[in-house]
Amino acid sequence: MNKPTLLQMGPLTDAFNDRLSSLHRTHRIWEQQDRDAFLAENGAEVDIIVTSGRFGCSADVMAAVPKLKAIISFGVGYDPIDIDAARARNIRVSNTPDVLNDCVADLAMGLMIASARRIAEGDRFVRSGHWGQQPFPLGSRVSGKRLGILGLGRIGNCVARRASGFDMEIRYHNRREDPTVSYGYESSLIDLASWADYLVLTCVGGPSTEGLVNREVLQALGPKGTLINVARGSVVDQPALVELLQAGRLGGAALDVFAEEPQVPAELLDLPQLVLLPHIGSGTQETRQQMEALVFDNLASFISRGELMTPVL
Ligand code: 8YV
Repeated sequence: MNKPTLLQMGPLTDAFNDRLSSLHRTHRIWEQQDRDAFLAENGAEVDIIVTSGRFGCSADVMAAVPKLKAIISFGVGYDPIDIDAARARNIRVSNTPDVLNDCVADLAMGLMIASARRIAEGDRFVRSGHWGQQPFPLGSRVSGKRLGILGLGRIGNCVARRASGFDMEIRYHNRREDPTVSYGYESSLIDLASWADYLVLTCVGGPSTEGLVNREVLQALGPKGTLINVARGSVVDQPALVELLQAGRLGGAALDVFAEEPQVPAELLDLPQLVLLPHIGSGTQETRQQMEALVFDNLASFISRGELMTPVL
């Protein structure tokens, strides 16, 4: 492809944005006051869209870009990209898998321990001068406990390996049993939740998992159970989660992702034992650099050979 024109759906780091613009003619849609008018005027010249798991790409945007050949996305999750619309038009799509597995799994373990051992709460307790004035509540044990994993894929397996080092008993739920692993399989998510002390979500987002962790699953996890979500907020029935946590019918939650980011329900902010993070699963310098490199590798490979390095479609 000779001198393609790019459309970037949202800002990543300044270094990323500058590098993209210095390599290719790039339109920045987020800098346009009237996106629809901008697309109507310039959409016809765009060959490739660069986006992320946050900004995605809707069918409407694709429709405004008639020559579109590829959507290159930063992030492993591509749920806000309309994959059916892309498939229908034979538009290729890439993501950035694998390079973030370790850091997301590290964070899942960190969230589990932070929640069980009340790390964030303890930090606030010390800073506010309460130490020595009042007792700090006891936490719960992690080592040797039961870990349920929803979505034993690339990231889920990394969590399982780490949890094995904590002598945890591990079971998982996927749509199908994975014959290559020795962890116990639960064909029912409710049964997995009833069994588990900690339920970690590492499944994909999007329509196939929307609301999968519903009220019944959360009730099955129960007052002694803790939900850890490093997947997508859409996987959980968030109003039910809030209600059960408030009522003490779910023991705890440690959440890196929410239904409508960056909005976090006010009720959750009032529950001090919860651990709430601003979607930082892949957010280390090392991993973000590798994700960025993979975006540029996909771009270069598609432009020179018409092939993506890590295709989704
Ligand atoms: C990113 C993520 O922060 O990779 C994913 O699916 O959720 C995160 O790594 C996000 O996609 C970047 O916008």
